[in-house]
Amino acid sequence: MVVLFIFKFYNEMAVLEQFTSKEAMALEEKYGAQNYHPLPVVLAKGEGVYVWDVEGKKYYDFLSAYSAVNQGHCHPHIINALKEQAEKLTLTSRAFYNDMLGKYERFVTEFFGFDKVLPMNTGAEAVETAMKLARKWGYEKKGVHANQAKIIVCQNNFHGRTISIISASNDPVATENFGPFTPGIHSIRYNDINALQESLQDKNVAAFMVEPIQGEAGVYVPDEDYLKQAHALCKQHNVLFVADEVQTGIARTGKLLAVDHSDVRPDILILGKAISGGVLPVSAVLANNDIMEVIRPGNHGSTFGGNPLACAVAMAALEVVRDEDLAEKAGHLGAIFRREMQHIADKSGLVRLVRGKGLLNAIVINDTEDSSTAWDICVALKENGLLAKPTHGNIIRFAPPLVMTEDQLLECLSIIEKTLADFEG
Ligand code: IF1
Repeated sequence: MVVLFIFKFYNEMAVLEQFTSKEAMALEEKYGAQNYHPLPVVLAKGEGVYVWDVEGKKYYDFLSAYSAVNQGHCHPHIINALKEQAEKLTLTSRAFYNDMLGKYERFVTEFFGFDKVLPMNTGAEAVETAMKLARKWGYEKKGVHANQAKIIVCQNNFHGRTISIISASNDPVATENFGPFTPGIHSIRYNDINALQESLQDKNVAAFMVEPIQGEAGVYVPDEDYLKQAHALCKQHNVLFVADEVQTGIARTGKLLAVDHSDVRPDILILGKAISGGVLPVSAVLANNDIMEVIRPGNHGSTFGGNPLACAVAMAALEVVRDEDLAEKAGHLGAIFRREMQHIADKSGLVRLVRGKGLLNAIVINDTEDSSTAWDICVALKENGLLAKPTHGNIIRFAPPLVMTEDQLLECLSIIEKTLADFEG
């Protein structure tokens, strides 16, 4: 009894303990697997475009949790939906129906214009789902030879972390010593329409899976007509065009979907991240009936996929995107950002290139890939009240929440300008 009491007391203390940033970082270092190398800032609160560290210092968030928090941190409309639903019903499993799933399925399919949705949780799960769906469609609808289905992917892709997904990766850090890998995945050059044409000669190809803009590769935007031509080639060869819009989707690039810039309708659409506004892990695979109908009871699933809490949150998160015109906003603010950033770049020897679409942008730093310059700039930006993260050595990604005002954006640009100037001087 006494032992139990002490144990309970000790546990409650642990929850109430207040840590300094230094202490919090030390805890992660000691007790957490070291699969990340975060910027040295410990966040404790978020609201809209801002986050605060445990010492109370305020920052502009220029990562948005890798574009999951497009709607801004703790958006009241989404958090209200979360609270209301959390008090009613959170999880039933798919062994039973629940009163939210059908409502959500109708909402999300109408929102994106597909017949059907398959709900999952993380982006990687949705990518896996799309790969399984494409293979099954290949065997049952296209007539691909048994166990010979191929999925074409692009070099320098990022689709997630599972074994099958990293089987599509050519990043040594992500793949080394994780083999053996899943067969049936063939990688071609991104933004190379001839390479795609050649790969589609193989009758066993079921799908071409592509990011409309390569995020992890450093916000690499393909040529204007690439996606349109790729889609046409897929159609011509009876190959599914699968768009991974986990990062680019849901208003980030200035349209609801990044493929909308190219007027392309994917056969399979993969969504994650911002579909919940960063509140819960929610992902989705969308397709029309002729494709989705190959999935029958028992073929695929997930304990949490389509849970009532996720359904309520996702509907609210998409309502925010629609009601606050976030796609239009991202397009407008993004144009200002690139224009002003280009002015800064022209004056600075540090920035080689500015690129992106909507509010998914990056600058390429004028230094070698293995230099620490981009990292050091991000640390300096943090000191000046703006959080961004380098990707692939010398590239810095800039992706603030889409609910930003023009004045806030201009303030952020002046923080970036000042930081770069300090850095050079
Ligand atoms: C991490 C990048 C972003 C994705 C696309 C699927 C997934 C992702 C296009 C998987 C995830 C993340 C995960 C994050 C880093 C990150 C990322 F830097 F790697 F490229 F966003 F910019 N498809 N992207 O971008 O989704 O399973 O993670 O929900 O820490 O690994 P997930």
